[in-house]
Amino acid sequence: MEIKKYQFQIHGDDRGQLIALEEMKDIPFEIKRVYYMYDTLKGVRRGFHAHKSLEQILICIHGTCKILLDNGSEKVEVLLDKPYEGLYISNDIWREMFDFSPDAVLMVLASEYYDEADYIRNYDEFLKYIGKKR
Ligand code: T46
Repeated sequence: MEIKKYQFQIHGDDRGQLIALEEMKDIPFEIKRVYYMYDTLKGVRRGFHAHKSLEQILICIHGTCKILLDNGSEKVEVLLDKPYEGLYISNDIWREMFDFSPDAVLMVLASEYYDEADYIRNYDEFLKYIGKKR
């Protein structure tokens, strides 16, 4: 599976670091929604779904966490530990987020507004949807 990570430009100076993200430039889609998770409890694993059409970029802007990506044939774990790095997740990919450090802030830039109908929350349905059998 191809893992697409974006390295964002850091506008650093003697005051510290700054990152600016613009849609269709740094981010390969129009950003319709931003959400973030923090204070994730130890041992929590979340996600467990795929999206029919949503594209997203995940950035762990503080702390660290891991992402499992599963295309139905292959599973890959990706570590997010840099505030200047974004992980692209296309539609049709099962994702799980885990191993959050206590200080982790995982920010997500999304190509669409929130729509529960876009979620596939059952793994067997996911495999069926993408034309794979378990
Ligand atoms: C994804 C991964 C990476 C909203 O009301 N609006 C929103 O935009 C979002 C994302 C969630 N919610 C509500 C729906 C649930 O009642 O917040 C609650 C938690 O959402 P969920 O259980 O879907 O969270 P995760 O961490 O399992 O998944 C989230 C995104 O939902 C999902 O699109 O790809 O992060």
